[in-house]
Amino acid sequence: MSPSRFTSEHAQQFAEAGLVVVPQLASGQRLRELRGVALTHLAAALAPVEYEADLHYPGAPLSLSAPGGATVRRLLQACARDRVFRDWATGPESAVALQQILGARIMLSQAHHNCVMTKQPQYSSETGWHQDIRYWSFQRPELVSVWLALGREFPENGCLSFLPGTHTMEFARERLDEALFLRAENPLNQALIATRLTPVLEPGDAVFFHCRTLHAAGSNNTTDTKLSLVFSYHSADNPPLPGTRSASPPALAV
Ligand SMILES: O=C(O)CCC(=O)C(=O)O
Repeated sequence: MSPSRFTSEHAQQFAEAGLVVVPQLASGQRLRELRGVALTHLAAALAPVEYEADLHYPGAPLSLSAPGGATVRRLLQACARDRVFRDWATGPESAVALQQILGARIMLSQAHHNCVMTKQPQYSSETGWHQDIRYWSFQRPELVSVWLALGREFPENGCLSFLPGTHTMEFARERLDEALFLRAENPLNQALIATRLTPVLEPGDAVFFHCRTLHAAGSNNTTDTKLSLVFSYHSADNPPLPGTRSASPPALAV
């Protein structure tokens, strides 16, 4: 892409909403390479992977030995598993955009996301409303994830929905459950969820979202696997807290 694909309007939209969709961030050639490797690794369930059953989200198989128990949810450690993923994650398409949001020195966290997110027909699960930062430990809650659609993403195949503006809001503890998902029965939460935005992504589109932006996703009710690539970034002056899960493996300079 030309470095100018992420415009000042995109940066402004990100600042206000905590998310922005950038059409066609990845070229067709790049997309074919990324998708080809992702499908090969998925077919072999090449380790390290996370299974749907590991998460116990609604709709997930109950255990690894239950029907559908071998359904992969994430191909983990994308940067280490193949050069094409690392080249994309550290390439100029994301970096030029992220510099406009986070500053000049961008680091890629290998500890969070850093995966091919797969959503497979039949045994995929639903993900409740959450902020990614809830389990991450950095000096400041200022990270940005770049989610690249490797195929079309839409409500029927479990695309992401977002609650715009929530990256700047504070949430009383009682609005969240034990696992820090928004409680669906809370009236304040219900009003907020009514503001949801569900962008349809075409292959090659990317959505940039803040680590405090509430988001959720449905299950895949189509017959085709949905594949996305997602990486998270922070500024070099906002390192992970030493000794936490966020600090290992080490971040990569972008
Ligand atoms: O695709 C999904 O189900 C949601 C993924 C997500 O929100 C996450 O991993 O933070």
